[in-house]
Amino acid sequence: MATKNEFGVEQKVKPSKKVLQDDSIYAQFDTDGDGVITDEEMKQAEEIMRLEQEKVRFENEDKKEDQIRAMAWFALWGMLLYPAVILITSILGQETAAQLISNIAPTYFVAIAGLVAAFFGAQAYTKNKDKAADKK
Ligand SMILES: [Ca+2]
Repeated sequence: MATKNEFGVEQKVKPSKKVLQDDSIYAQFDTDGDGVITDEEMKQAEEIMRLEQEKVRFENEDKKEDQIRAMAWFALWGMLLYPAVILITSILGQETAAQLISNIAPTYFVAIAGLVAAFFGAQAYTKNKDKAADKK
C-alpha cells in the first residue's frame, strides 16, 4: 500500500491491523472466531501442539516396548520348546535332525540368554532413568 503525502512523496502506509492471508493455516488458532488471534490463543495452540507431540512420543514408546516384550517371550518359548523339538525329531526317527539340533543348542542357548539378559538389563536401566528423571 502506498500513498502520496502533502509533498507528493510516495509513502508506504502500514495497515493499522495485522491481517492473516486468506486461507491461512494459522486461522485455526482463532478459537473463539472473532477474527483476532490473541497472545492467549497463540499460547493455547502451542500448548495443544506440545501435548499432541508428547502423546505421539508416548504411543511410539509403548509400541516399542510391546515389540520388545513379544520378542523376549518368543525367545523364552523357543528356549523352553527346544528340548521338546529334539525329543520330537528323535521320536519321529529323524536322528540326523535331532543330532543337528542338539549340535546347535549351545550356540542357540547362549544367544537367547544374551538376548533375554539384554532385555531385562534395558528394563532395569530405563526404570532407573525414569526414577532419576522423577527426582529432578
Ligand atoms: Ca480470537
